[in-house]
Amino acid sequence: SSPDSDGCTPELEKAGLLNKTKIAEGGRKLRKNWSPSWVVLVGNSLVFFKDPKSQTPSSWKPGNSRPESSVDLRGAQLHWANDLSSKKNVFKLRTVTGNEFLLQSETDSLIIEWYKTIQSVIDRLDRE
Ligand code: I3S
Repeated sequence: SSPDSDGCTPELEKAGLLNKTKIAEGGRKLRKNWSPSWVVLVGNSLVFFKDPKSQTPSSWKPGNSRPESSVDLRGAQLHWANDLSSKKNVFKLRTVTGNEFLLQSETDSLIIEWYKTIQSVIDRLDRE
């Protein structure tokens, strides 16, 4: 049987490095502050970690691998948002609680894959 035959372990959908900035918290606009983030899509959540490359080897300990933040994708909305930045390949993720994030990559194929994968999770949750 597969390691998750009981269905209790959330499925890891995708992980990788993206540029990220939060632009709103509970509907209230925030000042942009772009930084690289290690992004993990697992189960119903998008989880953000510090960019491992920005850390010294000594700081890269299990205790430091705790997520910076995590986003519940249920009811979230995803839109391409090149009007919201001078950068290319930007999309906006808005949660039901009114938190808004911009995510960006210089690599077209990579950002398209992220967009499709996140949208498919949102669609799956919409159908539940
Ligand atoms: O939408 P904005 O305000 O033009 O966003 C830019 C600023 O946040 C800027 O920082 P300052 O707060 O020091 O002005 C950032 O360095 C830029 O990256 C932001 O614009 P982009 O176009 O990169 O999203």
